[in-house]
Amino acid sequence: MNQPISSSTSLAAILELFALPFSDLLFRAQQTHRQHFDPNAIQCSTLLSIKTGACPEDCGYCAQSVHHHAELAITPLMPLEEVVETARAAREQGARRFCMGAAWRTPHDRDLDRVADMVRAVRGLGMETCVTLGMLREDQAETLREAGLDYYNHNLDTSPEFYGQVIHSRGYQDRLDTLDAVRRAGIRVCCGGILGMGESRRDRARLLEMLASLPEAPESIPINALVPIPGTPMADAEPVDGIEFVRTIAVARLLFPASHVRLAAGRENMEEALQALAFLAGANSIFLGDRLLTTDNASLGQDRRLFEKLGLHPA
Ligand code: SAM
Ligand code: DTB
Ligand code: SF4
Repeated sequence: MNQPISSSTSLAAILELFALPFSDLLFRAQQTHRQHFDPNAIQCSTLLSIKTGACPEDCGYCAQSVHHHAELAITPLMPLEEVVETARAAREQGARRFCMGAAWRTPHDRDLDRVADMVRAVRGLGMETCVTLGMLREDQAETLREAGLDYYNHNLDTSPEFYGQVIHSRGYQDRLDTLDAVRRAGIRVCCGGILGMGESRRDRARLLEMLASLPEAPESIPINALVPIPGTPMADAEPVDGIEFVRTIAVARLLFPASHVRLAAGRENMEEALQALAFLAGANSIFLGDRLLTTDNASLGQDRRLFEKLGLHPA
């Protein structure tokens, strides 16, 4: 099992990786990690919800769907100045990338121009930019690229087989089409998924297989642990087992040796030791800052202490 893993890795081979003894899997992932990255450097992005709630989609995990009953302050698209101020504060706190999320099925052109202005302004602060705005056509992606957008986040979320139990309002192929449009416009891709929605290991492996079968590997791969939100259909989902979560990170590291693998949402509910294992397994990116989109993140103070304990530094 020491041959390199290519992007055409089959489901069977991915499942074999998942089934390795934990220490062997982590050792291999750590070896791969060290061949491509400084193992103690963690890429830090900060999230901001620039338009919150009232989303017509029905993603079962999400607080922002109009179909669910989460407690949420619905807000229209934020003014440019407020976005820039928040980005500046994030930069002071150590974030290199600023990610702006909007609860849209797809952006209206008028709104897209406003987001393009935000991208220009945040880039003007010397930060990398990422946005996640729902489905995108290629001409819309080009508008964002011309504004200087570095990354577009659009997740496959789960396997094609489990997807229908999570989302009904937009198909798997719609997501692949958006990823294609973003790629063709020359924007880097941030694409991953969520664990802990009731999916099986096979679904987790299939998600990674789908990511590996994209024409180019995503540069950034967020692995979220479901943040269970009261009022959503997944409020009471059984949390994913911690060791299984770390295994998924390790397999992602092996399949995508040169990508940033993000230990994304869900850190607030994770022990430090579990996060440390995830870093050992090859996670080298986090969301930094007290808030994700609509929920709390691990606090800045907690993260400072964790970085110090583990000898990590932001990159
Ligand atoms: N509306 C846009 C879209 O879905 O394309 C962008 C925002 S959406 C909130 C971005 C991603 O956040 C989702 O695809 C999902 O993977 C993740 N996410 C949303 N709610 C989550 C939750 N409760 N727990 C973990 N991840 C979540
Ligand atoms: C991603 O994969 N995770 C982020 C980001 N991309 C946009 C979102 C996490 C959201 C967590 C739940 C919330 O705060 O609403
Ligand atoms: Fe809307 Fe995005 Fe939430 Fe789905 S994940 S309901 S598209 S905001």
